[in-house]
Order: sequence, then structure tokens, then C-alpha cells
Amino acid sequence: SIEVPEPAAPDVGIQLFQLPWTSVAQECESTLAPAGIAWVLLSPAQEHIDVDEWWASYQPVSYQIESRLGTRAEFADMMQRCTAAGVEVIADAVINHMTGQDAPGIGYAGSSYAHYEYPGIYDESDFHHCGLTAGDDIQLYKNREQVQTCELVNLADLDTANPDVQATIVAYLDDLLSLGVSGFRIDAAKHIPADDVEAIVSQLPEGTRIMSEVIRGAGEPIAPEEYSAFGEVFEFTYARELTPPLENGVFADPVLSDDRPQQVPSDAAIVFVDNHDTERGEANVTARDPELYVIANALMLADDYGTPVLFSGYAFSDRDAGAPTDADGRVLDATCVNASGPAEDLADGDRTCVQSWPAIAGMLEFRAMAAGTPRMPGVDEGDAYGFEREGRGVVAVNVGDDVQRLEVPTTMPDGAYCDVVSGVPEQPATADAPDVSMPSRMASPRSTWTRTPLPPSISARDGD
Ligand code: QV4
Repeated sequence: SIEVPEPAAPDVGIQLFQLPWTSVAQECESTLAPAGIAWVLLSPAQEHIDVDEWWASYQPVSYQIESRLGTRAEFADMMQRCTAAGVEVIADAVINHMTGQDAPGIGYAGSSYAHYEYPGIYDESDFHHCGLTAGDDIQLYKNREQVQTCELVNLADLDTANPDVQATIVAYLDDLLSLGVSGFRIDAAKHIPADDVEAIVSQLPEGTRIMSEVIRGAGEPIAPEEYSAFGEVFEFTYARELTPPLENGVFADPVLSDDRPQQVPSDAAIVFVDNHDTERGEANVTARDPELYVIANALMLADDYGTPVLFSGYAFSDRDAGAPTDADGRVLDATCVNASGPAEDLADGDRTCVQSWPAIAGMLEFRAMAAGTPRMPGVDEGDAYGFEREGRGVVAVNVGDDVQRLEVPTTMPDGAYCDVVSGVPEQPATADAPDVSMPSRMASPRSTWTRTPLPPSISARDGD
């Protein structure tokens, strides 16, 4: 008989991009908690410029928690409901800069502002004027001084070494903590000297979770390692190595093995298939290609490196287009209560609802069961690739159109196993390696075959 351990505590997060607080609360209760998702990353909560594009969120004009994603009261209610459901909340902290608008204006919640003047918050003396480039804009990412004292796309660059600026930022972050958030994504952290981020973080309560956005760039002097001393960092290299083989079928360990020279140590890494920037930019596998997206997420969740964050956004044909709003510019509620997907042919603005895809829920179960077990070397056969989490489960994917046979060495005992991706409750035990059959990539999501013994805790899926 097989000893089945308790599933590990969940570690996976999800970015709910441009989702209103009322909907986030609903998702925490209906979808995230049942799926075993540990934390949610919000879009920025502070007041922003009053334009329709999603990136308005990244142009702060005040630190009021009033945005088109919701009011302060709605934020507080979300915090209570997510916390009660056991889902932690990470706020997206835009603290490198204020808005980039050259013309004065009125923010979404009514605050007046001008470029470098934010009444009661900051004035001209609180900003960098680097004097190194035309228009003070960053031009050369290989130049540290430009990246950290010039402006990112004209966004007014805060002098974060200034103690008054630090105190204002800390007060804002403390306000979010008082509402119950567990920590922060530090937006554009690369553009804030690591010493300044550390100085700010050191003024927050111990245990505040910090995730710095520092996009690794070849030949750039500022690397994520500078920021991993005081928190986690988003490791962009992970997706860059994970996804090309899914398109070209050329899997070659150590692509997914422990040998990851371009990546921070596992416990400092937040990993992802895509995020809101990369799905509009460098990512070659996104929800626009649902089958490959399921495969990419399955491999990430089966892996033992880093802390995964899923990405749940909305379909778009215009990269600037914001989520659908009402006449007042308030983003409309959207929930993903019923397990389904991935859906084909989403219309612009439709939510991808990754958190309700049965394949994702299944792989979250796989991850909980596999936690702490060694990730064995990958096996590659044609368009198929797979590996074992020793003694616990096997992941196998086929990125081609033809049926593939893949033999993955396993120490798992004979028994009945569950395919948690397609949701088929049970496969007959055989001494042979399973066929990984995907006659048509689009027709069948049966990309993963696990040989995890069915413990009572997951046999509930039998009825699905
Ligand atoms: C335009 C011109 C400028 C001109 C300016 C004049 O391009 O040359 O000076 O008008 O007003 C938007 C527009 C951009 C506009 C700019 C300033 O896209 O065209 O400049 O605003 O008004 C998001 C979007 C950006 C957006 C920004 C602010 O992605 O397009 O800019 O929000 O609204 C680097 C960084 C990394 C960063 C990434 C995008 O190292 O940190 O670029 N990623 C984060 C977020 C990202 C966000 C920001 C940082 C900024 O993930 O979503 O940018 O907060 O790699």
C-alpha cells in the first residue's frame, strides 16, 4: 500500500489583471480558494489619470485608494472576504514615478495635478531631472544612471533617496497594509536603486512580502540579483526558456532542469508564463494560443523552480485597450465561477478566466502532491516531453499534431492514476508507459498524464 502525504501548503499566486475589487472578492471565494491558489496580485489601487487605456493604472496622481477598479470601501470589503477565504493579497505598488502627462489635469477621483506638482503630496523638488538625455527620457538601458534617474516613458521620476519621498511612499504602503494586504509588487523596481527600495522596505512591518519587477536584460548593469537580498523578484528568464521549445518541439534539458545559470535561486524567484506586459510584447505563448498555454502552465506548475504566478487577463486586439467599463469609466465586474475553458474565440474584453480552467485546477493539485519531491531529468521524444516528480507524478506534454509515444522513467508503483489535466478520473494501471495521445492539439487538452495515486483528497474530482 502506498503512503499518501498531505498535500503541501499552496504557494501559487494569480495576477488578476484589471479586475475590479468586487470581482476579486467574488473570485477569492468562488474560484481561487477552492482551487488552492494562495495569493492574488492586483492591478494598482491608487488614483490615476482619467483615460481609458489600461495603463492609466500605472500613472498615479494621488495615493487615494480610489480608481476605476473600485473605491476604498470596496477594497476594504475585498480584503476581508479574500482573507476570510484564505487568499492573501499582493498590491501593485507604483512608487517609481507619478504620471507622465505633460498637461495639468484632474485624476479619476478628482485630484488636480500638474507634471511634477501633486498638491499635498509632492512638488518639483521631489523629482529627478536627470539632464542626461533629450526630454530626460531613458534611452540606454546599459547606463545605470539613466535607468535610475531619467524618466521611463516620460513618467515623472521620484527621487526615492529623498527621506521625505520615502516617508510619503511608506505612508501609502502602510495604508494598504492597514487594509490587510500581505505585500507588494514593486512596479518598475529596476528604475529605483536597490538601496532605495531596501530603505523603503525596511520601514515596513517585518514579514511584508516584496516582489520586485526587474526585467532581466542582456548586458544591462542592473540585474534582479541586486533586489533579491530583501525580497523576491520576477524572473523573466524562466518563460524565455520554457516557451520556445513548445513552439519548435526541440526540448533539450537542461532547458527545464536545475541548471539555470540565468536565473535567481529558486526561493527568490517568482515565475510566470506571461504577464500583462509580456502578453502584449515578448511572450510567444499566451492565452491567444490556449493549447500551448495550458501546456506551458502545466510544465511550470509541475516544475520545482520558483513560485509560479498565473496570469488572468482579457482578450484584446488593441494592446492599449482597457477592460470594458461603464459610462463613468468604472471597470465592469466579471466573474469566472463555473469551471470551464479555455474558451475559443474570445471577443475583445472577455476575461480569460484561467483560474477556472479544469486543467489549471488539476495541475494545482498535482503541484500540491508533488511538493518537496525531486524533479527528475526530462525525457524528449519527437514533439513530446515529460518528467517525473519522483515517486509522486509524471507530467508529459505533446506540442505536435501527431500521436506520440513517450516513455518517462518512473519509480511510481503500479496502480490507478488520475489524469488531472483532462479531468478523466482514472486510467487503468499498466506496466507500460502511457501513450501521450493528442491527435489534434486543439481537440484535446490531454497533454498531461499523471501517475499520482488517487488519495481521498483528490478523488472528489471523480464526479466531475
Ligand atoms: C508617450 C511616448 C513618450 C512620451 C510621452 C509624452 O511614448 O515617448 O514622452 O508619451 O507624454 C504610457 C504609454 C506611452 C506614453 C507613456 C507616458 O504607453 O506611450 O509615452 O504612458 O504617458 C505601463 C505601460 C506603458 C505606459 C505606462 C504608463 O506598459 O506603455 O506608458 O504603463 O501608463 C520597462 C521597465 C518596466 C516596465 C516596462 C513596461 O523596466 O518596469 O518597461 N514595466 C512596468 C509595468 C508596466 C508599466 C510600467 C512599468 C510603468 O509592468 O505595465 O507601464 O509603471 O521594461
